[in-house]
Amino acid sequence: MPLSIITGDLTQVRADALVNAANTWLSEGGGVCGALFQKAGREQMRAACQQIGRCEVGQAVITLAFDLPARYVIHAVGPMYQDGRQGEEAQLESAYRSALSLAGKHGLRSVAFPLISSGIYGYPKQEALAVAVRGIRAFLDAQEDELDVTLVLFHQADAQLDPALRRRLSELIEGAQLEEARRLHRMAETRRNARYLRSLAAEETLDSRGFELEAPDVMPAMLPDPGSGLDALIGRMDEGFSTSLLKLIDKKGLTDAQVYKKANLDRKHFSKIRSNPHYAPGKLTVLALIIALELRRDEAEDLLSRAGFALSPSHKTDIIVGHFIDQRVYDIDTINTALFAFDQALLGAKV
Ligand code: AR6
Repeated sequence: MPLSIITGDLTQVRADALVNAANTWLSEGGGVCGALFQKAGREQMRAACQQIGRCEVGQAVITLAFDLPARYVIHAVGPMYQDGRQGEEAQLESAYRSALSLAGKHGLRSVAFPLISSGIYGYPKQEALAVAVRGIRAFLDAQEDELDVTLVLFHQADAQLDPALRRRLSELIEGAQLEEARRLHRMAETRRNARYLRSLAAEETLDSRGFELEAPDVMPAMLPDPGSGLDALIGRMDEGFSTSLLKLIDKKGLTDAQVYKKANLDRKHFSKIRSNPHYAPGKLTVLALIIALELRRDEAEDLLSRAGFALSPSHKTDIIVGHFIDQRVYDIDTINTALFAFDQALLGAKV
């Protein structure tokens, strides 16, 4: 049941249905509505909308998509924003839900939305995004059938984060970049010193006539001990990612459906992981599962290592996800919205 957030032009997105941010008269307007009408073919879209006639705020109706790269257009009417105290939030959430239930009734597998009401209708972007994500997630959580939903933001900057959160994450990222720069500087210095020492040593290994002296033997005590520690390590490696994951799911008393929904993964992908003990997941999938299982940092590190990954202290995605793990915030949409705002790939989502 993945929810993806992307930046782009909705009229270019491939999905079973594209959602129009419509008005109650279903007439051709500006914004995304104008773009959809134009690309669908104005006359045919106008005629289809006129035949339906009207749609109330918070509701949705469906027409064919004509020349658009989709089967249908779902026209959802969001509220005009006044001051946020006129029931706008409930109406906006209802517009998303109505559009999604229409998609369900028509057996559609994929739907792409614009950020309804956040343009000409004036809904503040940050709140419009939060309502959109909440409304879509509530619908997907209650749904048995697979439905891929994509939220298409026209501009990257439309994903406005809470300013305090943005500041905190920026500080963490800048701190990590500074630390990384210091580390590289230290490494360069160590290398320079090592080169200098090697050049001194080279002088010492030459005899008075410039011939090389014999190198000293390596002491046996310096060789690694192949003893019991190795057995323990190999034993640990045997319990691969998939086995560990299934044990954790049992330990937490969760159902598979709870896990893949909370991880923003689609059911088929999750079944593959479940049924193949040697499955090699991507890092974003492992992170998504860590969030779904609400693991602590040490548990997260352990599960990542079983798939051959680690939480890097200098990688943006890892810093952001690590921050939420430390704060014990395990809402995948909150995390994905932050990742999107920092231009990082999302957890679980297909895109
Ligand atoms: N692709 C994706 N998003 C877009 C596109 C596009 N091609 N074009 C605009 N947006 P709006 P509303 C974004 O104004 O606020 C119409 O006249 C835009 O940046 O299209 O619900 C209707 O007929 C904004 O974030 O819709 C109604 O009368 C979001 O889409 C009225 O406007 C919605 O902006 C509806 O106003």
